[in-house]
Amino acid sequence: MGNKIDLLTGGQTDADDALDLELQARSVLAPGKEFVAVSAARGWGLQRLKEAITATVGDELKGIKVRIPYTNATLVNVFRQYGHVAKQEYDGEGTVIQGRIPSRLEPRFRAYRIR
Ligand SMILES: Nc1nc2c(ncn2[C@@H]2O[C@H](COP(=O)(O)OP(=O)(O)OP(=O)(O)O)[C@@H](O)[C@H]2O)c(=O)[nH]1
Ligand SMILES: [Mg+2]
Repeated sequence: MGNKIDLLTGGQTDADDALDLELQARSVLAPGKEFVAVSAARGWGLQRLKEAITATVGDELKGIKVRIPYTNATLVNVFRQYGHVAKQEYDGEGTVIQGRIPSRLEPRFRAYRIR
């Protein structure tokens, strides 16, 4: 990310300057990588930055139901810390949790999914 990118535009105030700089910087500084030119002062690139963060972190929530064995209490804590627990019960095999987790964490719960 390029911070305060307006300082590189020589006082011009066109939002297209940010996009120009972004495309130049991407080819020069970070070929093949994400680069977003941002100016909080001008409001440039903020939406693109938000989209890039969301795409990278993949933080949309996913509904899930899992039975986590009592031997894996750590995973119960991960659910509670990063997700939203709607319902939690205990049965003979483990902790049954229904709720939502960031989709990037789904692989860690996959073996224990019941829905
Ligand atoms: N030209 C310009 N100045 C900015 C911009 N954003 C913040 N500043 C100024 O930069 C100074 C630092 O403020 P912040 O950006 O809030 O501080 P920071 O995020 O902790 O630190 P840095 O961004 O690394 O400087 C302040 O004087 C702000 O007014 C911007 O987009 N363009
Ligand atoms: Mg800043």
